[in-house]
Amino acid sequence: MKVAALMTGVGSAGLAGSGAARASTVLFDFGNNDSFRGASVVNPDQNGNYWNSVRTGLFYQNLIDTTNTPTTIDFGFSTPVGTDSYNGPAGVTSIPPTPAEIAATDIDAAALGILGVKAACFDYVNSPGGAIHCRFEIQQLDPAKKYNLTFFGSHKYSTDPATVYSIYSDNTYSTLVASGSLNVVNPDPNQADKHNRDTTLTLSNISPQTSNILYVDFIGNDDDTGYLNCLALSEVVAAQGWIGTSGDWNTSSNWGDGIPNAIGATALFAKAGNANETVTSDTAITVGTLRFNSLNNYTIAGAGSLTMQSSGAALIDVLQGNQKVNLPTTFASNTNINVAGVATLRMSDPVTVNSGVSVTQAGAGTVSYESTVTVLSNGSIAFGNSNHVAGLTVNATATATLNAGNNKTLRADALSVLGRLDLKDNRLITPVGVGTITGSGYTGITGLIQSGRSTGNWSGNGIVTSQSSANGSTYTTLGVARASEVRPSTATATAIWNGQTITGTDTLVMYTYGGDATLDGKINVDDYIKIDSGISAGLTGWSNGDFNYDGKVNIDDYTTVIDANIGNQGTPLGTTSGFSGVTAIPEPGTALGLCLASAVSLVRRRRTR
Ligand SMILES: [Ca+2]
Ligand SMILES: [Ca+2]
Ligand SMILES: [Ca+2]
Ligand SMILES: [Ca+2]
Repeated sequence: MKVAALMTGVGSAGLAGSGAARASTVLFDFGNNDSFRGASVVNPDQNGNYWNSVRTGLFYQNLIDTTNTPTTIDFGFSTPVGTDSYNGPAGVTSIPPTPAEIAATDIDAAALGILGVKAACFDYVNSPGGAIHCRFEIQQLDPAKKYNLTFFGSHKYSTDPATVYSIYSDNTYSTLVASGSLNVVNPDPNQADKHNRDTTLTLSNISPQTSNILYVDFIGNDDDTGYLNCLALSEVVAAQGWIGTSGDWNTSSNWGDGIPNAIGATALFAKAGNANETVTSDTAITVGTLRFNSLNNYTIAGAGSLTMQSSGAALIDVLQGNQKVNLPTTFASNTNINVAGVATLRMSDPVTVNSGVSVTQAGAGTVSYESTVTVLSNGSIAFGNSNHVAGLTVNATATATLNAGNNKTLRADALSVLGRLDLKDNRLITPVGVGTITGSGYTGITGLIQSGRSTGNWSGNGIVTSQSSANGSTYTTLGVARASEVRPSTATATAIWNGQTITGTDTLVMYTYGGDATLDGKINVDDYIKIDSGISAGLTGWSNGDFNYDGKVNIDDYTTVIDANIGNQGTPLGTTSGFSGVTAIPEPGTALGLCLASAVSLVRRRRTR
């Protein structure tokens, strides 16, 4: 064995490192094109990885990781060291080694894994013998991380059958941190070529020591020569987020990186799998980000509660799976709820939006509020899809909005609106009464629309639409009816409206053309029958013809609303899908209405003159 070079190499570390210490894995090939009988790995290797092929006598800065991305990591020897390839896994080699010699490197590439690359394995550095250790430093590591070091040493005729690799705490090499031994000679005496061809040694979970450095030492196990052919330095990636199966949120062993329970904390559910798991908390928990990125379906349940709170904005991010929050939830910071198109989120317990807090929704997926939703003063919530809530309470100065588009329905089994409920171009179904007239003021749902519509600009409190074509115009507006008034068959039975099963006592609200008394999205003879009947019987309410919500059915409702719109109306409103997976069912009676059109038209002219 020839020792070609004895040099030292550690210089003063260049501390102006670039980039973050983000290397996932850094590969060291001891022996490069400039070293004695060495050769560099041609990057990338057959596995697509990039190497740092190094020689002795130099201090290397900003080593690349396997993806060819520079890191902050620096490297250099601090003792004399030899370099060669003779009688390594390639056997006899030349100066410089020939391609055929490198190709003759005898290793079990699969067994060596990421290190199983011939140009990295065939050459080596070695301690010089005579009880002299070889030492090097790997500098500028991330003190917040731990690392695994995987060593490959191999030689055919080593006097010491094994090499001992050790990590020390500092450059005095007095305090051992970790150590291990690797047979560099094949221990099987029947092996003809007695070199290690398939075994590595890994020292695991090593934290950087003094000055964020790993102090590495190797020597033969009998204090003679030790060998090191190549080395992998890998960041240990701590498991993040929920790692338990069903279990308690507040048990630390269920989380890879600690229990998330603080303002701004992140709770991550990103475990592989396709199971149903229930995570319980019987106490109040607070997070800033709740992220599901798993095909596991999680239910967050228990006797406790969840608060979404962050110094900035909070986030519920559902990237995969069908996820369920079954804890009473308070939004204490502005929060966006993002649900990807392949995912769903159910908020199955009461939700409170705190004063001044805004809750918005993004993504093509569905958020289903299944319990009560309460919006406190100056707070707001936007529903991005149809919902059926047990109750909606919109306090004074608060706002709830059903985002425009897709003919949505908000179904509220209980409803209290002191602030504003903006239906945009959608619908509302509620058992809260349609209301009656007292003087010129309506009670019930009609009263909420009357107050919300204000002078026609929808600036009041109550139930409103902020659609531009309804602002200051009666071309479009919100219509309202007791279900039995517009679907007479529902008085004692059920019917379908926008895909929803309704009963006669339900109150229906719909964004539609001014004059659409029957809430079918269009103006035709049916609507004239309603207003004609309404005016002759002295009735009130939208479905009887009070299209301008002034408390009476009179000529104004003809001239400024239904007559003005019947010739100008566009395609029927509200005919696209409502609740997902349900298509609207066309109503009967249209053909009959068309037959009666001329007769009704006569009635109308008589009454309007
Ligand atoms: Ca090498
Ligand atoms: Ca090499
Ligand atoms: Ca109609
Ligand atoms: Ca009127």
